[in-house]
Amino acid sequence: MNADHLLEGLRTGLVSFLGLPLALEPRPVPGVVLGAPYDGGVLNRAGARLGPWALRQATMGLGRMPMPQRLQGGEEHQEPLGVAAVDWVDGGNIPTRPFHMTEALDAVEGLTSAWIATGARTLMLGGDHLLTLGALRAHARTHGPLGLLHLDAHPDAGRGELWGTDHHHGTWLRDALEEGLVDPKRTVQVGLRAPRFESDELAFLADRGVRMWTPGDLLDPRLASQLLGDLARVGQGPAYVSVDLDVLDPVHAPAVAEPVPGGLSVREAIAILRPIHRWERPWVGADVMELAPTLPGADESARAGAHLALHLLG
Ligand SMILES: [Mn+2]
Repeated sequence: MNADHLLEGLRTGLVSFLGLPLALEPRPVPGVVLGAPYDGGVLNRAGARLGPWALRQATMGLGRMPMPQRLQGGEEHQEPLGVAAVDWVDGGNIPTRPFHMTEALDAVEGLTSAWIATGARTLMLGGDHLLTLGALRAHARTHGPLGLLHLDAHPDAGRGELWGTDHHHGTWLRDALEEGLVDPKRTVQVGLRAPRFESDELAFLADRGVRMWTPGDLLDPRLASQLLGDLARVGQGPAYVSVDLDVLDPVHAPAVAEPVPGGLSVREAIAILRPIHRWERPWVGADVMELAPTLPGADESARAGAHLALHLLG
């Protein structure tokens, strides 16, 4: 951790993500954090366009070495201590404009691609979940079909036609599967529990071999090794991790576009994320989406999102 960055933050009054140095032009770095200030894909409660500011703010003064989940109980419980985002930069926000859905997708894909070309991994701060499609397009073009760990209350494999549109924040996974951006056999969804609009959404996913876990499934000790197997398989190749903050129970993260009761605690979500650090190669891209800081509970929701992002990184 570079103390200069902390002091620079104090001096400038500007808050970058985790105090990382700002770098608006792509350059060779291990990774970049990119804000995506767009929420034109949201069906109901808008506000995620302001998510990047709130997530950056929530990292002010945060250390970059996550605490291991356990310090007691023997060596098998002790994880290696990592430092998050070493030599990463904050690349600022992706230049999306508020009223252009396809342009926003193209902007995400374009700038993400430019950073990938320098060898960088990417962490996107949403913004609504539609934008994940742009990032997946960029990563799949370089890395081929991606494994996907998807934390969400919703399956996001809906059809836009119901709402008179091609895309919205609940369609991106259907698009990604149909475009061949993700490998369905290495795609795992965790936290699904929202009532659905379309009866065939789960069948669409199951038919392709996507593994789906509800919060109830996570509580079943008989399924624990199956879950670990699923999480490990995502990382048997280039992989992307997408976190919809609504995977958390609204008690922990109320300021999201589509809150759904009965969700994960922050601690449960962290437990799902920790195994990604045992993958043979680190994920190539990740995101934390759907924080809408215009809604009540913005502060604690942003803080929860920032901590999940930290556990993604280190
Ligand atoms: Mn969702």
